[in-house]
Amino acid sequence: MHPRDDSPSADEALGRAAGLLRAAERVAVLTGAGISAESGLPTFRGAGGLWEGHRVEDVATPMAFARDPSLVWRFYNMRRAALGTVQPNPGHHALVRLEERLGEGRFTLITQNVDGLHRAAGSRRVLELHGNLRRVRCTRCPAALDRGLEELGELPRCDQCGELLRPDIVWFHEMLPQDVWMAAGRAVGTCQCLLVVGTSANVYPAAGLVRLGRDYHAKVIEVNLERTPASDHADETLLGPSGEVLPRLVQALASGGR
Ligand code: BV8
Repeated sequence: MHPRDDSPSADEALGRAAGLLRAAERVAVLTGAGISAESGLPTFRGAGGLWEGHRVEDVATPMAFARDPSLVWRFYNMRRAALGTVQPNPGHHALVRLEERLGEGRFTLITQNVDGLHRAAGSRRVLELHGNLRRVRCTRCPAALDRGLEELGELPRCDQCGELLRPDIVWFHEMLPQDVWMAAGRAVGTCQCLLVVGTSANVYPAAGLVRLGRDYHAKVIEVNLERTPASDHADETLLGPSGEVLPRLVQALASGGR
């Protein structure tokens, strides 16, 4: 486990970050796999992460699905099954409290994660850039539906037209859902504070939201175990596990009034 940074300078940075949140009329949050790590879900690039288990080219691309749909469904069914064993962690719950404190219209949570843990924790304004493991869609007709965590089998077929179903996930080389992407851009372009949590800031266009926030003069706070390319754009970088840092950050915001 990564130790929390309890140095006086870390506490000062946390206090400054709480001040940036307090001064913001609107807040946007961008999360990545790191916020779900303390729930027990492996990250993509961490030691033992998902990508290490499977080569990207083998599972998360439309070419892979065309080449070997059974393998891709085995990979996603494994991840769907894992969702049945995990719960939101204190980091997810801290973001729910932050949304409740700011109120409707002043908070947008943008996630790269497909695990659904933000909504499970109670977050309401959630933009899922890369889809959701619980949803599937047909490869031929418009059918798309939430199948929860039910067993789907190795090559699930559409009840409407009989064609192969696919996970409702944005794969590499695929466009993000236009409406979701536009809403994310609007939220980041109009916020005064952007909180970036648990992402290696490697994957585009999602990672580009950090620079966009900067360009629109938002203050940027990063929460991560280590520095990332997003750190170059951050006003404050809080190093430590998000499940510990986020509750302290929201507590500092609350104890500072307003
Ligand atoms: C597009 C769904 C354009 C899948 C995902 C070469 C070839 C192909 C494409 C590209 C290429 N070069 C660039 C591209 C574009 C590509 C891309 O960005 N590739 C990267 C790898 C370079 N992007 C795309 O393909 C996108 N589409 O560009 O389309 C286009 C244009 C025209 C026409 C058609 C298309 C689509 C990208 C979406 C891919 N799908 N997810 C699935 O989940 O199975 S992305 C995948 O990576 C996940 O969603 C994940 O969220 C995301 C990013 O990873 P992170 O979330 O950041 O996770 P990671 O493990 O990397 O980092 C975890 C971080 O947490 C670390 O920093 C760690 O320190 C920290 N951490 C760990 N524990 C904690 C913690 N922090 C705090 N507390 C802790 N406890």
